[in-house]
Amino acid sequence: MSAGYGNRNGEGVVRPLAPDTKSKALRRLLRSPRVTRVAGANDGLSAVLAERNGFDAIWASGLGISAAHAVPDASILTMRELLDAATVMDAASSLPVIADCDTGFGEVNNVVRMVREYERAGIAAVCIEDKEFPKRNSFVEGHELVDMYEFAAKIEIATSSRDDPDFVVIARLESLIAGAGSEDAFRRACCYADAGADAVLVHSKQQAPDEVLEFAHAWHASGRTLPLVVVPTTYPAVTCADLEEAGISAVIYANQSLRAGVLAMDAALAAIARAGSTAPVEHDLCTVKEVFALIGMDEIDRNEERFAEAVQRARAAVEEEVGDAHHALS
Ligand code: SPV
Ligand code: MG
Repeated sequence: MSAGYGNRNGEGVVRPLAPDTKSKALRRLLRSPRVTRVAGANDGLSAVLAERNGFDAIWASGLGISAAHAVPDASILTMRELLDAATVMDAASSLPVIADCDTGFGEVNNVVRMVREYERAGIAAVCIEDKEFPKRNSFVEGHELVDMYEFAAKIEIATSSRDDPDFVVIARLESLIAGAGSEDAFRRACCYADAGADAVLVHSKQQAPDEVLEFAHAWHASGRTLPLVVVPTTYPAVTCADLEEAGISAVIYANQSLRAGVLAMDAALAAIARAGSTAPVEHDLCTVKEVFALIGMDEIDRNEERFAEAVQRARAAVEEEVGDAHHALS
């Protein structure tokens, strides 16, 4: 978790920011020449696996968290449910968490509360998209974009509502998803950048990266330096090297671990149901010990040993002191 921040209203004790908060770390990653690799997660365990496999940051995926609740990714979950899930991921890993905040949970006052609550929880970044509430996942049909200037104003209010100047606000463009075209995407990106967004996520559902790479080319050619973020769900062949060459700052692998998990769980359960025993799947499963390692079971023993030693020390100290006093008194 990030260090605590000063009181929003300047009242009470204001603690200085720690030198290396997760938001600062994320900001540095986004500005580095290397593409930042972000893994989608939906709970603490998937966050741990992302970190273990060398990713730079975690995407608290709206789709992933919705799937974990077995509800549609369509603005069904509340902000609190998404925030609780992101907080679990943040606690489970030392990586910065970028929270998928859909459309910002409503109007401008909802956005202000969202920034305060996510920042207070130690989340490094929020990402909001320029679609109407309630929104649907980008890979189903039927998207309504909001007015570009109203969304830009939401971004401006979001950035001015943070206490931590490093807390990252990402503006997500859905023009290419909604079929509004690349000109609309470019105009909106400029508008959101001018409103103070810290990065622009340009989403696409094409099977090839062309429109995203063209967007990046036009962005840089216009002299813009604000970091670009992409989500290559539908164009999986694009490599980090391709993205780096195009000057894209971050890539979000939003749902691959979720989909891998669904496939593996479903296959194992089907095989067990068929066989009436778990024997056929045992070789496809990780061991219980491996699960223990991921969730830090060894720490339990270490803490209990430390506790026993501390009890021992406390007893010895008091007995020595009482023994000395007894000697002095007698
Ligand atoms: C999510 O992970 O919830 C996203 C990314 O918004 S995507 O599903 O690819 O649109
Ligand atoms: Mg989402």
